[in-house]
Amino acid sequence: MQIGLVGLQSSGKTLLFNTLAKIQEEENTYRDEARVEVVKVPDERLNNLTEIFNPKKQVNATIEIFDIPGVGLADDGKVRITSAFLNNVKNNDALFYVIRQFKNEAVPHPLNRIDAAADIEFLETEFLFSDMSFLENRLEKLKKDIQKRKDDKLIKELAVIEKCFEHVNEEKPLRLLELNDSERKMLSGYQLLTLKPLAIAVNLDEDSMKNSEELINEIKNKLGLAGLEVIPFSAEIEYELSKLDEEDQTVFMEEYGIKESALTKILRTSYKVLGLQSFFTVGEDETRAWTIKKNYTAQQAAGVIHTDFYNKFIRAEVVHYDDFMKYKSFAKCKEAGVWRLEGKDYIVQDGDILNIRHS
Ligand SMILES: Nc1nc2c(ncn2[C@@H]2O[C@H](COP(=O)(O)OP(=O)(O)OP(=O)(O)O)[C@@H](O)[C@H]2O)c(=O)[nH]1
Ligand SMILES: [Mg+2]
Repeated sequence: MQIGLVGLQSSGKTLLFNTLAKIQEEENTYRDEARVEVVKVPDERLNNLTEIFNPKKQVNATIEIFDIPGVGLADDGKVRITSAFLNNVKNNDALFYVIRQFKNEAVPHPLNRIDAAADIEFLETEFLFSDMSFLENRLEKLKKDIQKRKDDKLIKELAVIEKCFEHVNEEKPLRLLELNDSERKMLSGYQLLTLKPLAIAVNLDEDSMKNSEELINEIKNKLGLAGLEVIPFSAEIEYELSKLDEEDQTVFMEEYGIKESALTKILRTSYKVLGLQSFFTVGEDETRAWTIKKNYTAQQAAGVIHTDFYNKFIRAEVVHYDDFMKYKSFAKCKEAGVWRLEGKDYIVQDGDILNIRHS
């Protein structure tokens, strides 16, 4: 699963990316190329399990982060979306807009403004246009093809594309359009930009962090983003934080009124918008978090560990993390009746600890 950091130039994407990926760059040397890094998803629950089982290693779930060079001035002095940029954006399972709201005289904004709402709108409009023009072309092509050959599959697709086209023509992103599974499947190959799951991180001035909630609500109300995750953060603060040890981090965060590191919040939100969740396996060798989609069955989850576990699945031993933490041993969980044996169709819950029995 890959998340793309998307925005205008100098919004703090690379600073955030480097902090997420724990890349220490030399001061003020920023590379401008697209980069992907695998990043650990922090999970307090997994840390607690490791403390109890004391295994040889802990393996966190991971997610891929893609740092995309931002939209900037073209040779003609205008801010323009390029096809290279769009291709980079298409190449993700979900998007994280990184939007500038920090002032910094030394770092010019390509449109000479500090206005997060306007920048979000800029990106949304460009992506809407991109989808619109794609859908229009596809529509014409389908109509032509159907004239030549009445194909059921094409006729079905035409209906879906028409539905999408009407929707974006009303300037609404496709993520707000209700689509059933088969419609989604039909569209899945097209990499429509406004259909991708989206969250937004607004990069604030350090001294704006204290009233960040107000600022974010203002932006949300202005743009009607009620259903979207919009996270306030400061790329500078996160970068400084990442250089400190744990104790100093706590002091530093209190100073700025930060309850949770934005990095953690951003990674957890990525998980959420992608419809992902974790289950755990524990033992002497390792404690591990595994990533699955919501509504995965026990057998599907077993298949994520190993294809053999899928094919030879018998049953899953299940205790939920919350129950486990009350008793702290499987034997006590059994006595208390919270340890269960589940069949292949059991729907795995976020935080389940599983042990797969297989032949
Ligand atoms: N004051 C301040 N400066 C920041 C902040 N975030 C980033 N900057 C500075 O802005 C400049 C650009 O940041 P980058 O992270 O390279 O921006 P980017 O979004 O990757 O830009 P492109 O790759 O060109 O699209 C750097 O000099 C950063 O130090 C912030 O929160 N506060
Ligand atoms: Mg960059």
